[in-house]
Amino acid sequence: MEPTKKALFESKMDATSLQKLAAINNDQVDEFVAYAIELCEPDSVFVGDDSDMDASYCRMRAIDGQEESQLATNGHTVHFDGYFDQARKKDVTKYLVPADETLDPNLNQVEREEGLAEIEGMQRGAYKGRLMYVRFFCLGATDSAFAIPCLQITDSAYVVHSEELLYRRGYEEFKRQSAADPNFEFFRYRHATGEVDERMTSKNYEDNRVYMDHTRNTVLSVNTQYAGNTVGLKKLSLRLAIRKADREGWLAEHMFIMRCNGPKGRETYLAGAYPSACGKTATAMLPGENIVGDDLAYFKVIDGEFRACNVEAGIFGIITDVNADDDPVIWDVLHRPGEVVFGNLCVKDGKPYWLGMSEETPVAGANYASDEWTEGMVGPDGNVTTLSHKNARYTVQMRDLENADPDWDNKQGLPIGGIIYGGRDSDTSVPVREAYSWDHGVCMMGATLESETTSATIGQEGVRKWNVMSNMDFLSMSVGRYIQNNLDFAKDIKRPKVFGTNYFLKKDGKFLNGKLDKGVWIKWMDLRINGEVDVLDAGYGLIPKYEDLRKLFKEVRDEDYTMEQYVQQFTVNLPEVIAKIGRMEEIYTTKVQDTPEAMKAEMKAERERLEALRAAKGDYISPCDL
Ligand code: SPV
Ligand code: MN
Repeated sequence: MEPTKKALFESKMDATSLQKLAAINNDQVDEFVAYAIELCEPDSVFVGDDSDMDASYCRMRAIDGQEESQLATNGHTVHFDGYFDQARKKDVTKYLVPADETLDPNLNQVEREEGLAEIEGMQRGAYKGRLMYVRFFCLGATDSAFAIPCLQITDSAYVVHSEELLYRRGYEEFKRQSAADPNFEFFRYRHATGEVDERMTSKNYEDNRVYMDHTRNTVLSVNTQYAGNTVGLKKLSLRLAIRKADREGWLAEHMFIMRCNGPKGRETYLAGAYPSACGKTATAMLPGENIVGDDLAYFKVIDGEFRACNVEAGIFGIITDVNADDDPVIWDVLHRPGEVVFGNLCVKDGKPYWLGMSEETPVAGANYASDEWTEGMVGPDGNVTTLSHKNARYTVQMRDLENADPDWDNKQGLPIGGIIYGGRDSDTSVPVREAYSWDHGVCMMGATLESETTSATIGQEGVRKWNVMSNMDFLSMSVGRYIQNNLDFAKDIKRPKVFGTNYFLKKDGKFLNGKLDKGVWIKWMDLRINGEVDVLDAGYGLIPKYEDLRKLFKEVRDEDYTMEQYVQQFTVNLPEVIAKIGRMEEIYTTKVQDTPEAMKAEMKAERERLEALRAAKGDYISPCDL
């Protein structure tokens, strides 16, 4: 090691930290650590390895430093983010683009030197009086084809504690990869909390920045604590991973992975992309099935098979509406001793409370808005505050979930039988349909994914938001290129079947499906993947036959599914379905500059099929008339 770096490290680290860093023995790592020390000027530096002791140390620091408070149940803590820091902030999330490079104009971006100067200016001296954490984690299973080592630097013990719960430990992975190749690729993150207020929350939220230096696999963030902006391995890494996948010919997706348990012990793995409020976690957590992961998946071809790995090792889930009846597994984890970090809900007498928990809740307590919150209190933005924030969260580990698939950490990944794109609309798509082909599914289910706003979201109700593969917020290249990568992936092997779901069809203002009907659609997918049931052609995909659903509703839900229900749910709503194609044609000719030819062809073919169907049979076609 260069003498100047050695001296710098010796001035900030104790012997144990020095030894841990030295054992990684990598110039790239040393360089990133040294730069952070010089820029952010911490009082001291802690380097962690894969030991339980280092994990406990960071957890304890989060509590001692009041970033988290202990709750009555053993192992449970609560963390609050600032009032204005309750979610990812898209307007301040930008790519740093070198002067000689161009990035898709639809992506939020800033010239690299200019952006670096701005964020480094904000991070300069930001660790003064604080401890700097240097922690190593791994995206995907360690020592596997999926593994991406990650180096997190932060002054927040909450951030590294969250990563401890959500990801695999990666110190040994760094040692292994560094020994094999000193120039090995890893992702790196430097986060600075910035000035804090009396609640230990980032004070200068208006100077919150999240800047992606994709040319160096680095993400920098400042003046924020919300995990989506600070926990490097979550959404910051997804943007870097999409580019790495593009370079290397695999896919990084915003998807859950689950195991559907079919007849006679058959196991079928499914992956699903759903925009928020479209039923993603509820599907991954269906009773009787097993969860592998609820947010991020990497797809690779391994030994000629389409396989997926859960990028994470835990869940950062929305707690709103989690209740004992609908979510028994999560409810149980959130109520028994064990490590849980709650975020941005309400605490009273050491107990956590949240919106939609279906229990009596207090009218005063400490919450995301104030240490002395009372019902009806008006927040600093003039809005009436609620018991908990709508985006309040819980962080738990996979290993604490009783429905976790025992194979969730498989180094070879898991074979994927089906991919689901889950949208939300009240009047257009049938609850479940199967694509004619991979291309049809990628284009007409994934690339056309839409989610309708509800009265619970800010703004107008019923507005349809386009969200390509539910990955729109994280695309680090043009939409067309990303879709083309999906079209090209695994083209020489058997690919999964593709399905589209919509759990939210309504008639006269009422939902046409029960909350757990999704369990039936999942079982039907398993039967289709295994070639055990036939289908009807609805012109925009293949739909179930009545007798198969009647049987499944009896088996899965113990319900008598009537012909009337079937007809209501599976009628082909041609005016609405064709109107959706119109919206997509508009988007893919105006907003997207590089629409793949296959996408254009799929949209054209679907329009022609549906217009022919309309000419022959009218606007609304009962499945019995197909
Ligand atoms: C999401 O919003 O998709 C999440 C939470 O999974 S966040 O960390 O904000 O990305
Ligand atoms: Mn997500």
